[in-house]
Amino acid sequence: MNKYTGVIFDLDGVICFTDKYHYQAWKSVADRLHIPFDETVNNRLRGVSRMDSLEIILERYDGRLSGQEKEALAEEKNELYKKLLCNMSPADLSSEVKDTLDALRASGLKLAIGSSSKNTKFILKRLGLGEYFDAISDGTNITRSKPDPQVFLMAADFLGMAPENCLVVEDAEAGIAAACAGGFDSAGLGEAAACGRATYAMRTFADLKAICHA
Ligand code: B16
Ligand code: MG
Repeated sequence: MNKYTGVIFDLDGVICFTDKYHYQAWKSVADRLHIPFDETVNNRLRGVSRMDSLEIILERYDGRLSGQEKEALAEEKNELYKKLLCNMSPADLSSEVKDTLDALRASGLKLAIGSSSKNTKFILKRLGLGEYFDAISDGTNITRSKPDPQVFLMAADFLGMAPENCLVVEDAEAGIAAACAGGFDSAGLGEAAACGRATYAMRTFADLKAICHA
């Protein structure tokens, strides 16, 4: 029997891995402005919105920038990032993730995406999952980013389900905090498994089958 009626997946770090592309694109912008930027700073950007990511990078910038200049830098990064995303293909979707999604769906669960990214639909298409999910809530329909629960509450709403009937799957601590704030159970991978706040700490994506079919 299923423990939930719906599962809401974060995208970057759960379904696919775009860290290296975010890194390359932000690095190019940071280098041009002579801002020190490394993997440690990049790790702080996980699950954080584009403009909030820029503010974190600018913590090490000496000069001052207007709102318009910041918008232009975020746009510059996104153009580079989108070019890099064109390297992605269905081969970037692991068979473990695809097989697990298929098994969850076959058991009657509805599946949704809850991502901060405004590039969600583009990434899903690159992975061959353009039409796969029952609902998509992403950076284009929210005004507040994680740890605010808005993106997950809207995903549950799009599925027509209450938060207590949905499981959120996340790789970022901010995402687990968002799930808790929204009244969702959560399953954490990586940093999100280690943070101690997730309902379930996952070792690997396929653990979801046991978590959902209690
Ligand atoms: P974009 P998620 C997040 O996606 C990424 O983890 C984060 O690094 C990125 O800054 C954010 O999306 C916004 O992405 O610039 O494409 O709108 O983990 O919530 O799926
Ligand atoms: Mg993520």
